[in-house]
Amino acid sequence: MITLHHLEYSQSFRVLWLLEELGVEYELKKYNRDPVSHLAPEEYKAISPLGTAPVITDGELVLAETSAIIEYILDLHPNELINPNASSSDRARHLFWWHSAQGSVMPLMLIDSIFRIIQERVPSLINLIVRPVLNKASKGFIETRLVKILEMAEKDLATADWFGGENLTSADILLSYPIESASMRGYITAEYPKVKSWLRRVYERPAFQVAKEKDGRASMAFPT
Ligand SMILES: N[C@@H](CCC(=O)N[C@@H](CS)C(=O)NCC(=O)O)C(=O)O
Repeated sequence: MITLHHLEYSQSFRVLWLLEELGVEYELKKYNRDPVSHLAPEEYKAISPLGTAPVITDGELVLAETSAIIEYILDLHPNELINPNASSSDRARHLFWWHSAQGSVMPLMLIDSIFRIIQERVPSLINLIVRPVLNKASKGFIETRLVKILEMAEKDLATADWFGGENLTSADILLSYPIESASMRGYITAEYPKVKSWLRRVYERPAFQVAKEKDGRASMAFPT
């Protein structure tokens, strides 16, 4: 049986949600973040080959990287709705959004996080110089790319409810983390009503709610 080593409030939430959607048996081991650094604790880093969350174990196997874990779980528990196969008309759409989650949206949110952390940590005098530089870089790079992705999301979500097409797929599960982050940072404005409705549908999924409960974030408000 798979054991998910779950670091609270982290990308391993997506694996937790997938396991709940599939309704398969798994063991959950929860770890709190270090209260000062907010990073994974030493006992977690000792298990994870990259020192990052998520990580799963299955017998002797130790596997890190969200997308590898998701593919591994879907190989063990095939599900044509969550993972449309090559004969499905939704396959290409599913693949596009699946890869854009890890290849485009997550990196943009990571750069955004780094820019925010720098501004929080440098002394205010230095921030007078740093902030305008980072804001310009953010507008020119992060926003330009994010807008393109969100515009495409609006078009696709106008034709079917999920990024994966007719059904919620692992593309939706992968995108949930960076899109929720983008929403909390104010990037999902009123110009993107379909993306907002998609996020609401995600929150309404019973499996998502169970995963939130297990993660400990069940009381968190819907991101605006
Ligand atoms: N590309 C990796 C990224 C993993 C990652 O950065 N995870 C964060 C959690 S959101 C983490 O482990 N942070 C704690 C730390 O670095 O100590 C994946 O998708 O698994």
